[in-house]
Amino acid sequence: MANIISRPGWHLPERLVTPEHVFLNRRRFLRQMGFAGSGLLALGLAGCEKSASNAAAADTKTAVPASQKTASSAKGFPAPRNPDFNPGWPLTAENTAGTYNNFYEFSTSKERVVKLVDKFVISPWPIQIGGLAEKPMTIDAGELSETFTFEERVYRFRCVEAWSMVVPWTGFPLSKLIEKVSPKTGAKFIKFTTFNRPDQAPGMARLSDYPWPYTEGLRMDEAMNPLAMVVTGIYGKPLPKQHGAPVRIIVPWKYGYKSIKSVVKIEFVESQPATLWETLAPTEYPFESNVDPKVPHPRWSQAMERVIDTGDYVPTQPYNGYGNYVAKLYNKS
Ligand SMILES: Nc1nc2c(c(=O)[nH]1)N[C@H]1C(S)=C(S)[C@@H](COP(=O)(O)O)O[C@H]1N2
Ligand SMILES: [Mo]
Repeated sequence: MANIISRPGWHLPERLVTPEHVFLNRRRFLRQMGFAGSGLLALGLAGCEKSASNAAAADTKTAVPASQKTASSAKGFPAPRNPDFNPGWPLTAENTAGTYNNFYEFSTSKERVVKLVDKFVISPWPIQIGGLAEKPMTIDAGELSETFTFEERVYRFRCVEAWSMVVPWTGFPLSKLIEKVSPKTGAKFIKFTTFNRPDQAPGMARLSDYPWPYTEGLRMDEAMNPLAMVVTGIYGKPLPKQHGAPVRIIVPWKYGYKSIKSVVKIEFVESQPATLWETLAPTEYPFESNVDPKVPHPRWSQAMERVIDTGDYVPTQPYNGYGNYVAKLYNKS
């Protein structure tokens, strides 16, 4: 905790971090107007401070909406906490994490997501696991606790927009699922796909030119790292819809968009899969996307981050503090 600094004046405030959709919309607009690539683009972005009030509003505590409530008697819950995984930082308040969500299938407003998930049907939820695998299978999210042993881990979580949180996830190592289906030797990458239901998720129709469904991926050695988790719960309960119910991936050493929500398909593939964010803006959201304070996003610094709910500004750590586990994956000469 000693390295927490409160709001240094020199730090780029979060209000200058343009949410991705605003940037992309402007870029499309400017391209149509013939301005793409000109200095006007940068000027326009620096003037966008819309997210300031949003960020401030997110930190005020509000009552827990019905859509955030989940059954507490669900199978596998609460799971025992694994003491090996705890950054030792104060947990983010449950209501703060649960009312400040990036889930573009529903909304580009982090505060509105939780209000738009009521029509989203999360049961039954068959997950297809296949591609280059000896033993492909389909398993319902509700049956995962019968096949895999759930545990709880407290992880740091760092969004590319320079905010972070500390939350207890429930789930199991992704490596356990991978072992179960025996990938073939030709499998070099794992690809994840989110549901595709514009009728249940209003953001999908509004962003009609996005390459839905949301996809993400990892190299196989990244996917096998013990930190990578299949997550079914948060704060000791099944995932509320806004956090990616009923099952998502958590990759804590990478920017948040790699931690794909509401997964319906997992495939083992030979070549690097296209991801939604890399397809939209390849220089801003490249496939690897490890948290790195020294590599600025093209439009803002990644040196510091705002911890949601305390509002503290803290230095961002390489690999989001998980270098002991993962640096070896990237230092092969
Ligand atoms: N399917 C899907 N997964 C997603 C996203 C999304 O829009 N759709 N947003 C990502 C981003 S940018 C972040 S920061 C995290 C947010 O997770 P949380 O709402 O549980 O904090 O989810 C990631 N996974
Ligand atoms: Mo994010």
